[in-house]
Amino acid sequence: MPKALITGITGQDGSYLAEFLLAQGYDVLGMVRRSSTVNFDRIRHYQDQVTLVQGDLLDQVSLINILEEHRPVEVYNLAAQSFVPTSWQQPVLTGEFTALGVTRLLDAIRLVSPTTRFYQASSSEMFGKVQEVPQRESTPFYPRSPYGVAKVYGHWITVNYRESYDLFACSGILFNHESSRRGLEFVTHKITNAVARIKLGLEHELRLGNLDARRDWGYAPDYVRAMWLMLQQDQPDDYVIATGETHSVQEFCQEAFGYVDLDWQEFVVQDPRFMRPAEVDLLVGDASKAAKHLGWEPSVTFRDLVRIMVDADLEALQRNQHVPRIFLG
Ligand code: NAP
Ligand code: G4F
Repeated sequence: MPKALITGITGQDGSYLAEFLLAQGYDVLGMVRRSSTVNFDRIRHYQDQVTLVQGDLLDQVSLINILEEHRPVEVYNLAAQSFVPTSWQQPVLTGEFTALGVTRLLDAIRLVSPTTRFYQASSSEMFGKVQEVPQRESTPFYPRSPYGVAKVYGHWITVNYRESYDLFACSGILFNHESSRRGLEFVTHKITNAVARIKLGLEHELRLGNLDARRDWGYAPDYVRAMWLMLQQDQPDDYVIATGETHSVQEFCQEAFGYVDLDWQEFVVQDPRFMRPAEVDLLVGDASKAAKHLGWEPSVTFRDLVRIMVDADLEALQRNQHVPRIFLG
């Protein structure tokens, strides 16, 4: 069985990637950091099929020890401080996790197992104030948040280790991808969760920031398949993964409220608390390189994505499943 290590296995993407790799016959290792309460909600249903190992991107010795002990053939670096607003409140910590953490892991691979293939979770946030529409692999970066700046560093250090040490290191420039496992502070899940609560009479308003921002939103399980495909190629490279469609936050609201026969304008309130110091106004990706070389295409439309998320939130609330309240976004 090939062995793969996932950092960030407890997150949205890590949880889907682990499921995908298990189905492909991998022995899956998941790196988790110690916390005072366990946060394995997303992986609980297959926790006994994966090996969880303790480590942290802040602690290089923990990374070296994991690689020495387990010798994975593939490493997927999905761990990061991934919420953009938090990166203005904790810019240095974001840099430590999201930027320098990549170097710690790459350097551990270089020292311990240089034939291990490496995937870096880069982001469309790197395009920021976009220099070209649509954005492709060659589009210059212009990040607009400490998170975006940290991801640019992570991207270039991955390219640099590939070119300096001949590591099989790939960077996937993924546009926003969502699911019912998305953190509740991100705008899509914040909206669908509120739609479900309002429909069930548990809440009566939804407070949001910038309704005009446009994103290229895809479905997370499609995107983890692309990560794996990148590491199966003959040569390491970088790929944009996106749907090629862009929609505003307002359109997302319209679609989600409309699906349950509600008018979004009666419930959505704009709140300056959720505006950002600098915004990424428009993201739309060109994934034609991934289509050509990886045979990758998205399988879920914008409309279906919204419906999948609203349905999941309605079902969770109707089952009286505890849905935690958020305070961040
Ligand atoms: P997520 O749900 O926020 O998950 C982040 C994961 O990173 C969690 O498992 C978290 O562990 C872990 N983590 C954070 N800091 C760590 C540290 N110091 N050491 C070890 N683990 C740490 O993020 P996601 O949406 O799955 O995204 C996965 C990756 O793709 C991230 O790097 C993100 O920046 C990037 N990305 C995401 C998107 C998207 O639209 N989702 C698009 C482009 C790029 P805890 O559970 O302990 O907090
Ligand atoms: O859902 P968001 O917080 O995602 P954002 O900032 O695009 O970042 C996500 O996607 C990136 C890929 O491009 C990842 F790298 C990153 O890790 C993360 O997964 O916000 C989307 C848009 C923004 O323009 C924001 O200003 O929604 C707007 N928005 C409007 N009201 C809001 C809100 N965002 C949040 N989180 N909460 C609001 O109330």
